[in-house]
Amino acid sequence: MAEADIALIGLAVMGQNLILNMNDHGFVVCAFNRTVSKVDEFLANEAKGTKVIGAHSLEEMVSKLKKPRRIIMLVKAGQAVDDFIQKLVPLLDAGDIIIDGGNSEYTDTTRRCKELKAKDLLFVGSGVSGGEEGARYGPSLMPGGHKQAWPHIQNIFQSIAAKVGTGEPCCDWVGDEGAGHFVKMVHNGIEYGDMQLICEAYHLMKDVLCLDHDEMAKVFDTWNKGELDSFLIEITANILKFYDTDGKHLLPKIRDSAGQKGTGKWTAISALEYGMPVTLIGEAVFARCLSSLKDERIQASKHLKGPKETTFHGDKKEFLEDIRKALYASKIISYTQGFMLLRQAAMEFGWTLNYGGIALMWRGGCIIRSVFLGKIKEAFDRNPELQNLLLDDFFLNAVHNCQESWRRVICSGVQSGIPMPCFTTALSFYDGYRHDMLPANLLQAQRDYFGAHTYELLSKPGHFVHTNWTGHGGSVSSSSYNA
Ligand code: 2AM
Repeated sequence: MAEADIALIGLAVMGQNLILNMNDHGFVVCAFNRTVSKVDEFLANEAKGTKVIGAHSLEEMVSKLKKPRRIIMLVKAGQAVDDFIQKLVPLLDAGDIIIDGGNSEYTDTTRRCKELKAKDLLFVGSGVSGGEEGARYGPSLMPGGHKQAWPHIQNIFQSIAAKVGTGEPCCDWVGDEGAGHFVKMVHNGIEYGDMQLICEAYHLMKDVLCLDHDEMAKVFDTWNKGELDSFLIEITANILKFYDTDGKHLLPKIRDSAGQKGTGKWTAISALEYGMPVTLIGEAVFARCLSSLKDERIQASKHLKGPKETTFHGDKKEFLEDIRKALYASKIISYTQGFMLLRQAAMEFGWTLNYGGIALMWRGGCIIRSVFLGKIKEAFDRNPELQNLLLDDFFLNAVHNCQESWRRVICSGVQSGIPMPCFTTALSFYDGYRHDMLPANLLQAQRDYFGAHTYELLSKPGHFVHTNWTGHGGSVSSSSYNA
C-alpha cells in the first residue's frame, strides 16, 4: 500500500535523525539502508513508537511511496550515490524525485541532474547543515536541481528546517543543477573563515593584551550580545570557560594543530578556478595547514626571532573594542567574497541564484548561523540585484565605522609579531577593491616587456597593443605568435 510520504535511504546518524525530524512533523517516512539489518534495528530502537515504516528492498520501498515518489538519500558521497541512482531508475516513473542530501561535490550533482533529466526523473542535490543535532531538530537545508521538484518537496523541507525570526524556515530553493551543493560548499568555506577570524581575535587578546581565559570568555559573551551575535562566538565563550577535571582550563592544553576534511579547500579551489579573490577563506585554509606543521614550528621557534618590544602600552578596553570591530569588518569582507564567488558560479553555469534566500538558509540551523546573516538577507531584499555586499549602505557604513579600529589592530598586531592572516587579507582586499587604480599597469607592462603579452591603454580598453620596450625585442606580440 502506498502510504509513505517520502523514503530515506541511509541509516547513519544523519539519516536517522532526519527521519525522526520528518516524523515529528507528521510525515510518514519509509526507511531503507544498504545493510538491511539496520532497518529493523532502527525500527526496533530509535524509531520505536513512531509512524516510521521500513523496507527490506528498494522494490518494497518504492511500492510503499505515494506519487510522485520522493526518495532522499543520505549515503556516503561518491560511488554510493551513483550506485543507488542506478538501482532506483528502473523502479521509478516519470516525474518521480530523487534527492541527494549527502556531501556530494556540486559537479557530481550537476552531472546527475543531466543524466536523470534524460530519463524524465527529477533530481535534487541538497546541502544539509547543522550536524546531528540540526538534522534532528532543524537543519539548514539548501536544495538545488530540477525546480519542478520543489513544489513537491517544499512542504517537507520547510517543515523540518530550522526556523528564525517569526518562524521563517532556513530552507528555500537555491537554484539549478549543483547549486545547492555549491552553496553548501561555500557555507563550509565561510565557516573556516569565521573560525579563523575568532582565533585571531583570541590570539591578540591572549598574547598582546595578556588576558586570562575568564576575561576572554567575558569579552566573547559580551560580543555575543551585539552585532557579532552568532553560534561560533557563543561556543568560543563556552570553550574559554571550560575547566578540565583537574580544575584547570582545558583550552591551553589542546594541541594547536588544526585538522580539516577538505570542504574549505574546495571553496578555495573553486575561487581559483573561477578567478574570484576569495582570499579570506584561502588564508583560513592555509592557516590550518601552517598550524599543522607543529613539529617544524617548534624547531623554528628556537631560531626565528620576532619583534623585541611586544608589551602593550595602550588602553586595553579600547583595544578590545578595536579587535571587535576588526573582526566585524573582516567578517563583512569574508561574506562579500563568498557572495562574489556565488555570483561568479551563477554566471559560469547559467544558474539563477536566490541570494537573499541563501543568507536566510544560513541564518539558522547551521554552524555559521548569526544575526549578521539577517542583515545580508535584508540587503538582498532591498536590492535583489545587489552587485556587491560592500556597496549596500548598511555594510558600507559598517565597514567605514570599523576601519580605523581595523587598521589599528593590524598595525599593533604586526608590531607585536602576531600572525593575523585573515584580518590582514580582509583589509588588503578592501583596500584593493576600493582603488580605481592599482599597480597592475606595471604588471601588464612587465608581461609585455618579457613575453610580448600585450596591454590595453586606459584610453582604449579592449584594444591590445605591444611595445618594443628594449629596441631589440621586435614588435611582434605573443598573440600574433599564437595566431
Ligand atoms: P551501510 O550501513 O550499509 O554501511 C553512511 O555511511 C551511509 O552510507 C550508511 O547508510 C551506509 O550504508 C551508506 N553507504 C556507504 N557506502 C555505501 C555504498 N558503497 N553503497 C551503498 N551505501 C553505502
